[in-house]
Amino acid sequence: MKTLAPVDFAAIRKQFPIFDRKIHGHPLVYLDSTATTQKPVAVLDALERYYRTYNANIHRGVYVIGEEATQAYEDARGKVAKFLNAASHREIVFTRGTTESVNLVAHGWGRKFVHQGDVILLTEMEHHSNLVPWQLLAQDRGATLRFIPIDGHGRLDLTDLDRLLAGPVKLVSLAHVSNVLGTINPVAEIIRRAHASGARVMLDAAQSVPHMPVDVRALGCDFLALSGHKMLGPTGIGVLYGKREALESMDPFMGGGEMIREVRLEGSTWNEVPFKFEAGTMNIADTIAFGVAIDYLEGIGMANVEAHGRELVEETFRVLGSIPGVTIYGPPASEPRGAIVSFTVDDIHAHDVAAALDREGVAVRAGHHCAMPLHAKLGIAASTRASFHVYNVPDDIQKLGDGIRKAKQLFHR
Ligand code: C6P
Repeated sequence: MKTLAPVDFAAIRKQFPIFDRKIHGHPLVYLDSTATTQKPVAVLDALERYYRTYNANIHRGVYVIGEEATQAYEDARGKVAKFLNAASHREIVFTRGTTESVNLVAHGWGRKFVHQGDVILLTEMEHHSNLVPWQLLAQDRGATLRFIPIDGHGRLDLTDLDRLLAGPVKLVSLAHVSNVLGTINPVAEIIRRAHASGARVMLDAAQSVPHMPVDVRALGCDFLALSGHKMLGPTGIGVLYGKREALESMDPFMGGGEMIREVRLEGSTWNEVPFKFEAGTMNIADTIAFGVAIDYLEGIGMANVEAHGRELVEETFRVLGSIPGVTIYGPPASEPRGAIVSFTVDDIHAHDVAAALDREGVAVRAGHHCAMPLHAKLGIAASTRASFHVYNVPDDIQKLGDGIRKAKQLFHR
């Protein structure tokens, strides 16, 4: 068993200024990190430092602050490459987030390599960001979509995987961790079997990379998408990881400045990867601050981040399990799970539960969490979701439990 360094998560929480706030007179209990995470002082300072002391465009100016900005931006790329254990910084493309990364592959790779009659294999638990771009591509190319089903505990049912992978399956694209069920999918096995049948694999890692060590080379995925704002970084910055040969085989998504090698009036040639995919002035400040968020997570250690999330999930199962009428979705706490717990409370609408919790200063998300087909499969219109990151402590879960009990009293009077 791996020995983890002791981490003082209560001290970590103090590095997030937002927790100084009171909501309806209560300290903020933030349980919506799956939607977006809070930001530590180090990340906020990095943003301010850039704008105050070396704000300049990148890859263009030969003056000092231009070179400093370029260096900091490219350092961030290097940090991401190391964090994911990519073979090279050239395999890291900066985007606005997971959604843009998936769309980039759907356009740049899909329009080139997916043809009439081809198949894209997804799962029933996908976020709309890893579903709708493939629906659009399938419509455009005359391709079809197939789906790996889920079982009664919200795990992928791989019984028919060989049949689903048979025929002209060009791509398998799936969530590494479900943003609703918290299921950690057996992606290593799926990648191995998909590659054996000749398909490429894309991982939607929006909910895995922020919470656990992920090694793209060990997994062997062809593409991987993530969002910086879900890993203590700013909004508006994300990553597409792609194996170099896969990225090189792709067409550009957007045309514009910096993504070209040579432009003539009749036509152009493309810059090398990853710059071929980074058209126009990029999100410099947020990229640099995202690099600082990665430093911050590495300072804690991703194994510690993962273990902390697991403890909070176990505590949530204990607390919610003691409240009659609460149904938790997804695998049991005894199985590896992401730091996400979705549930319903009797027949109280998820939005009412969330609104009652908000009165107590507890922020949770309610609704379909951008996974409508999954909720249809679960037979519910909406769920309430609590999700965690490094600034959460077990007391937050007690407050969640107290708030749910109050909501039950309120709605069952
Ligand atoms: N899920 C949630 O509350 P963007 O919006 O591009 O940063 O991430 C999209 C996305 C893609 N895949 C998964 C698995 C996700 O969880 C998300 C974002 C948030 O569940 C906002 S809808």
